[in-house]
Amino acid sequence: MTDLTNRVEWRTLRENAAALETSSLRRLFEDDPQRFDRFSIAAAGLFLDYSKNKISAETLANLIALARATGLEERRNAMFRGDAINETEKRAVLHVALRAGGETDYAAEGEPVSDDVAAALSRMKSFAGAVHGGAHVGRTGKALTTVVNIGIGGSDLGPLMAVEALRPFWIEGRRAHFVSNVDGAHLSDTLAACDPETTLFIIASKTFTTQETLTNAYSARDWFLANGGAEADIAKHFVALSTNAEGVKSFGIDEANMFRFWDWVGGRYSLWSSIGLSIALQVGFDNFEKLLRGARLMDEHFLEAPLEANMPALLALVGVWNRNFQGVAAHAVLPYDQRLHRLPAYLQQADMESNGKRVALTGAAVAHETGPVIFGEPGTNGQHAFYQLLHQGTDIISADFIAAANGAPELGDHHEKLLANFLAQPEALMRGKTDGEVRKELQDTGLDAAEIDRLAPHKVFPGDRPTNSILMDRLTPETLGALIALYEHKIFCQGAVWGVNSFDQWGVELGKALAKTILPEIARRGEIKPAASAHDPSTNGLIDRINKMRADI
Ligand code: G6Q
Repeated sequence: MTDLTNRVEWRTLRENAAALETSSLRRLFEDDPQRFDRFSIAAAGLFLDYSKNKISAETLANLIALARATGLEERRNAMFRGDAINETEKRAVLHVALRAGGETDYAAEGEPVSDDVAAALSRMKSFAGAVHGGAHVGRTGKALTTVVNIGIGGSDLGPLMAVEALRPFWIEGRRAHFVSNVDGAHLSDTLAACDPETTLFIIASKTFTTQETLTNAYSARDWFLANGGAEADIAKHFVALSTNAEGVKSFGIDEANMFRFWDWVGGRYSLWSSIGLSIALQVGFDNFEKLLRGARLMDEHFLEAPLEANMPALLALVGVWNRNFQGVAAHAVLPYDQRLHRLPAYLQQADMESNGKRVALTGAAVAHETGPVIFGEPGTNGQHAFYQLLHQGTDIISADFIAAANGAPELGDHHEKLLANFLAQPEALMRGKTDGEVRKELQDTGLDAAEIDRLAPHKVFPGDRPTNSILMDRLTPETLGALIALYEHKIFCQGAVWGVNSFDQWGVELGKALAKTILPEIARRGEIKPAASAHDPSTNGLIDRINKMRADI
């Protein structure tokens, strides 16, 4: 495999970057009145404006050439075909099959999967119907109105984000909680608000071996049994979402209460599978299907549109440009939508776990930067917190601004104000404010020359900060589905260009293994432990200090 940075397309892009260095986004807009039309695209109910990135038509053509040269289209087709493109785990990557709606038949490494998907969805549908309709009730005959989803990482972040996003679609009287952290405070605080007679626990774990999830699941079961439940009632109050039937059985959940999925569904790509049961229970199965449909529209677009008019590919390629040719190491996700407040956390996992890699598929170290740091908060809150650094910090940070043109509810003029901010920030980041503009403003306030000299440098905004704006009519299950799929495919495209495996996550293993070694060295409260000696002096010292604090009760 050719080193990416030695490719002719890469070298041309470097030249493009050098040529654009003396220009500015302001200038690019002045020079080309068509820039907005040229660098924007609509698909699957979403609109993307990427014109506020420092690219020219030539750059974009070269980025597309790079994508073609690195085999992005072939890799995309291989993913949809069900090839084992997750090479280090020897697995197909077929989350697209979960939302095909029976319209396309998929096969994972040649094995048809669509019937299994349809059967799993139909089980979810009848279970949600039974819980909603009262055919499946709790041990005392009361309706199960509260759901506690116990899972972590991919078995938590997606459903939690989607349930929060779809609040206007919640079924009245129903409430879903999510417990992920092994910190007992998370489970205890959640259970404090739950009635054991009306609570359904969903144990969501692909592997059913995850320490945090099993610990929380056992404690939830203890709580249930300590609060009037009997072993025989567990079937009414506990279900499992997993690929591991044995693990589920040994926990004590009957196979009849297990909702399956498959190893070709990656954890962080699994909200479309049985892992989405909490979403279906909270917003109804119809709305869950609409979420799948929205994602399917984006899948079809991604598969069929040429790269020149392909929203996920274009979003990915401007990201590659910013990361590799503009020195951007961090990317902010800024939804101007309170209900999308968990989207940054969700995308942190989706992106950083997928593309935070330092070796290529070949095993060789890459010679270029890969995934950026992802962070974010909803607008307008972030504006009053970290935007200072976006506008005037020493690092250039790119950002996605996301908003719906129509809010729910439209309360007074809140939504107009939200939208005004959604538009103002990218404009400010792009335009900046020159020294001349600042001085003129200060003169107009009547300040003397010395004071203007003193203040002006602090009030200058360099501008030229790259942003994308993603707009939708309103946030619905369909547009949410399309938005998530847009990001999934963006991440896929970047991984394909960078030549990394976006579907494994070996980087999470080392710390997990060390935690297992350290666990027996942590004192129970009041226990006296011998001095730790198995680790480096820092870790030993910290263990001793913790153990001393736990002994002194
Ligand atoms: C996601 C990761 C990871 C995983 C969690 C939970 O892609 O693999 O976040 O989802 O570690 O794993 P289980 O679902 O197996 O408990």
